[in-house]
Amino acid sequence: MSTIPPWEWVVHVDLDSFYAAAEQLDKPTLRGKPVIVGGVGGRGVVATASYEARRYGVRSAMSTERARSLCPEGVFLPPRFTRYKQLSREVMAVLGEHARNLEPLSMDEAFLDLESGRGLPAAEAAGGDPVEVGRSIRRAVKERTGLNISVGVGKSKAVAKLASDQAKPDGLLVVLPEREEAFLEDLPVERLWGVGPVSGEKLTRVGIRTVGELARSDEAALVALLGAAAGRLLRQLANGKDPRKVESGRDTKSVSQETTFEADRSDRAGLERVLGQQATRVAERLQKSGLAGRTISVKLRYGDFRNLSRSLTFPGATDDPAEIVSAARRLLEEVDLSPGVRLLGVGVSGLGEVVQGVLPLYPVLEIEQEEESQEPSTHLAPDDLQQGVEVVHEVYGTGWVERVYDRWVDVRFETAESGPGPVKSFDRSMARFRARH
Ligand code: TTP
Ligand code: MG
Repeated sequence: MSTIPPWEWVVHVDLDSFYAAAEQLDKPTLRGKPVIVGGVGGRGVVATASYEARRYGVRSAMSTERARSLCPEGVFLPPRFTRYKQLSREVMAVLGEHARNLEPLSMDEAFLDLESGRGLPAAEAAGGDPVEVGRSIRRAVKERTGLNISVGVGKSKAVAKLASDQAKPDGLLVVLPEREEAFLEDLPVERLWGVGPVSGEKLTRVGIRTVGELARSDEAALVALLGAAAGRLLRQLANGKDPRKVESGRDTKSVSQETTFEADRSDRAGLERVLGQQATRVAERLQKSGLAGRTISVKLRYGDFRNLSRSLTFPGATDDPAEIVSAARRLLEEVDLSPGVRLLGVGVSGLGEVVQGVLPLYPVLEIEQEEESQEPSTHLAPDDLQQGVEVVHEVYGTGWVERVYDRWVDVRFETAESGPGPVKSFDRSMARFRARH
């Protein structure tokens, strides 16, 4: 046990290179290799890269094309959201054993209020000591999911989040109050939660590069530069003062608006207009209730009653109609409308306080998609055999599609438990595979 006082701490946890780590977990051959997960098509964007790929300069939100030129030997895979969600649920369950007050920010990231862990066996076993709780979380997540999670601890959300970032990969960092100033001093200002590339650039232009410099800057000048709410909040955060508490349950879960059409529609321009009107109405309702949300979702039901929903999550909350409309449109862009749409809707969730001026400066954090009530397909069609898809073969068991040719697919038979396995080739049109997830 350390000599750090127990209980009154904020803990921030974040999985390391989450989607890529999940792929390396399920595909042992890829462990230790550069893996890039994201859109693999022509205009695709990188969702994340394994730390091996980051050495080549590959980063989230970069075009896949650029990533391929930086890292030609990388393995590029499309995301498997269902699997990531499943892993995320297991991680959140571990966190819930260490604190009752738990605020997930995305699938791979959450704040915990350590004080709220009093009485919970795992937190009590660690004596409420933040180092021991952090170790206990890291151990349990590794044991139960196979993933690495980094942990940051501080007296506030801002410091805890910066600490977990600094602890990466696979680390634990506790920032004691007496060390806070020194810890913040030289951190690049972009690391601060809420400072995106645009505001980062604005700050750099006026000579503010580090959190320490931000802390000492003139508040009026900052407000002029970034707007009142963002300017004041960021200066406070830079001084280690974060008024935000860890907040789990919220009363209103989401605000949404949907329309059912009399006849199925596939006219993209018309549906975009409908979505625009819906998004504007949702924004108005948010503003009326003084709410703002971080997750923007588009929901769609086809004529055959298949449902599909897609969402984008940002690090800050918004109630800005233009932002909500543009996020919703962006989501719709990637949806196939050709089967005919019966219902269309847009919603904003992850509701909380309004921090205007922060969101638009920040890139998208996460894109999720969910397809519900699909036919429980027995066998995968040849077109479903895309790179990275997990398949089950009657004789060889579970594997994943490693390469796709015109006529053939190479499937590597291995799982998280099996260790690296062999490749077998199959004729696409003849192969009989079932889906795993
Ligand atoms: P992050 O936690 O930001 O990134 P990461 O877990 O991949 O890597 P690390 O935390 O070690 O720096 O995001 C979690 C997941 O969200 C990430 O694995 C993929 C997804 N994501 C996107 O889809 N688009 C993005 O722009 C970012 C940043 C993440
Ligand atoms: Mg992460």
